[in-house]
Amino acid sequence: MFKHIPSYPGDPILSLMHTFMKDDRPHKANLSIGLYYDEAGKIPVLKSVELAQQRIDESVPHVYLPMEGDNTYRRLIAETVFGADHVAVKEQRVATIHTLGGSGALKVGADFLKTYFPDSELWISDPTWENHYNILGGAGLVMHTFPYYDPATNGIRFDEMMAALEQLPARAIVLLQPCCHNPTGIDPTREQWTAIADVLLRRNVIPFFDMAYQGFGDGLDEDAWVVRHMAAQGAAMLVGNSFSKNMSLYGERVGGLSVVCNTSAEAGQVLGQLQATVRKNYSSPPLFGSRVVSGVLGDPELRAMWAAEVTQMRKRIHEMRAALRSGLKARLPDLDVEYFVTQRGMFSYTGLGQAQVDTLRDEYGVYLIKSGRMCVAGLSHGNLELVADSMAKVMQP
Ligand code: PLP
Ligand code: TYF
Repeated sequence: MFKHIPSYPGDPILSLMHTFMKDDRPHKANLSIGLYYDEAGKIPVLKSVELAQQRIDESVPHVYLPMEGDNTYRRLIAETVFGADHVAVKEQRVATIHTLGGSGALKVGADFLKTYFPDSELWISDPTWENHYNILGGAGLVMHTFPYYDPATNGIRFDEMMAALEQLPARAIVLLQPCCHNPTGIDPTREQWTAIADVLLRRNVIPFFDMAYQGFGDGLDEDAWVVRHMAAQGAAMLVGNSFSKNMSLYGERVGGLSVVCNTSAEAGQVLGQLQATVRKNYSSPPLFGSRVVSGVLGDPELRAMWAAEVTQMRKRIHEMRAALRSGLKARLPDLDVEYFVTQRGMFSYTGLGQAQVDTLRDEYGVYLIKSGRMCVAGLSHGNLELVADSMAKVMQP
């Protein structure tokens, strides 16, 4: 029956992670997958999260959540993404549901758009997270790219990007990452975001923000700036968010999808169709993670503790970026490596080619993904010398 089923080659990022784990060299560095590691090289359990978990009443039955998720969790998502005082939240124009991480938000959002905007096609940055193609394309959306990364300057091809956005037909869907762009680490400046927001509004397109790293760029509020700005301007748009990274709750599948509407009546209609989309996919979201997240965000003391922990993680990433820049500068004074500190979030496009990435892995045990993307959140003082030494060797002109 199933003979014709081809074998699955696996996800390249996850496969590389397995290769790393099997690598028995004593000195190695995993800078491939997008996970935040602490200074000890461990995936942290945040103190705020641990405390919230301890406070969960374990005698409460494990009933199904409604299709859209728990009400408190949904309200806390909207407050985290938009801010509690945001005009769109106050006017009840935002329909928010619990999704299975940021990935689930992409899937539910894409299914919703495919159903109600069947003629709309999607534009996405070149390059982008590879799984965007699987999830969004898999939901049947026709995908196009707009120019984004410029290898010559290690910056954004801003004029070309704007020119492409200027050509979009009304109701086109534009996927944007509000902060910590995966895979490049390059975000538009606030001035550039303002210009991008203007053209998106003018073209009457549908922005779909994918915010997987809120808090890892410049701050929890700062990173959501463009989302809040556009929602305040009355844009109709989608926002996916994730607590996988900023609460280190990867496996609990805690995320959200918020659809910002023009009126509260529209938001009610949209919420109903989001429920229907969830029903068709998996019926209802998982309970445990949302109880933990609500425990953190719903308690002022734990919320403040969490914000401080996010600040700590962000600062550690910045410190490691600076340390790598200095380490490379000391070894190769003529090379311009400033981009390590101007890029934001967990990732950095290093500009290294396939052969250099292969050498780093095979000869030095330093793992990047094949595009040359480095997960800087995998750097620590323990592996910095190894990484700087080996990178300097492969980057030598
Ligand atoms: N969007 C982007 C840009 C990501 O990098 C990721 C995770 O790596 C996701 C979405 C998915 O997040 P989650 O793990 O919460 O599903
Ligand atoms: O490293 C990245 O870009 C992500 C990490 O189910 C990841 O792909 C891996 C597996 C997964 C979700 C995210």
